[in-house]
Amino acid sequence: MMPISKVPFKVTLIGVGGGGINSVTTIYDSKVPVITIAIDTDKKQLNIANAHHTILIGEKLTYGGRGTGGDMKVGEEALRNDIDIVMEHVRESDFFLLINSLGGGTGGGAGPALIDELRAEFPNSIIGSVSSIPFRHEGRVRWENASLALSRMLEKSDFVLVSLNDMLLDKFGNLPVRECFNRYDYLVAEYVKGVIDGMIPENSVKHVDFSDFKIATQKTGVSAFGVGRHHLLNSAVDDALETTFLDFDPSTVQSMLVIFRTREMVSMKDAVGSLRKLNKYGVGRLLWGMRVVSNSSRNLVIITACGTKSRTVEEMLERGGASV
Ligand SMILES: Nc1nc2c(ncn2[C@@H]2O[C@H](COP(=O)(O)OP(=O)(O)OP(=O)(O)O)[C@@H](O)[C@H]2O)c(=O)[nH]1
Ligand SMILES: [Mg+2]
Repeated sequence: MMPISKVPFKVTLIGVGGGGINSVTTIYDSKVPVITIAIDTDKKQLNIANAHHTILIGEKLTYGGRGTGGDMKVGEEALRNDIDIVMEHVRESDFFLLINSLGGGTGGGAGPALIDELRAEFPNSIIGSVSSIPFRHEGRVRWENASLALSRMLEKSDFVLVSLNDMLLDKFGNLPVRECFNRYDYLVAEYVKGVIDGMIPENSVKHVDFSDFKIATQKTGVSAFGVGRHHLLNSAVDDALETTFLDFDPSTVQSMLVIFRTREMVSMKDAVGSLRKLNKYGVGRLLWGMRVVSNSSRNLVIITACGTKSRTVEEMLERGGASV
């Protein structure tokens, strides 16, 4: 894999709270060429996380690093109080990607506060997030807190890739609990790696310019990602469309980024055939990149659908979220 220094743009990935730092650990362990940072109020969780930098926040507010107990106000205060420590580890980047789970106090409270701080410090960077929404059966308070946190995440980020945990059930529901989350984390790692690979000109038969990526993702709001795999390209495209974690309406997508990693050279006709399928409902902008990796067993198709509508998200935002 390409070392971080060879990537022609700078990406920093930041996990906030329990769910977020689990994903970051998987990404770090998969050697994706990005700087990784794990931030939590929970010392025990941080001790088992892997990242280039791990940062405990709010130690004084949480009795020495014991988490927020689900209180988003504590999460936000923890981040604001310790922002100098956090910023010591955050270098200017072209692209910041935050990963958090909403519903708890740290991901939901410190996450949006960090977006706010990053936006103030780096006004020209692309700032996005991968944010998961709790299961509906985790109670009303958690759901409403997640709704409030989501509306805050959307305020200052360019895009939020929303993942509904309830949709994890459809895909991986029969697996043991940790394994189910691990599969999700692994897909997030593949997604991040694929998007970065797709923007590196070396080894690509066609790459996406970072500046195009910037225009396509800027201020798009609610978004979804999908990762599809199959030994037939056409079926990998179907799999990517099916393996998203958001109930979004494909006819509302503003821009779509598609990265193909194919097993062999693909004819232009087949490539455009895949694009036709993805563009079935007509998207505003469609960017695509392609790499050929001949020793891979399956084709990989990675999609990012930016600026779209989802029934669940609309419902969450309508309520505006209450809080505890
Ligand atoms: N996708 C995913 N979701 C998770 C994971 N762990 C927990 N969750 C979900 O995320 C929600 C928030 O949990 P955490 O991320 O542990 O909460 P936190 O951000 O650490 O906040 P506090 O512990 O309350 O300070 C839970 O209700 C779960 O639905 C994970 O590893 N992956
Ligand atoms: Mg926690």
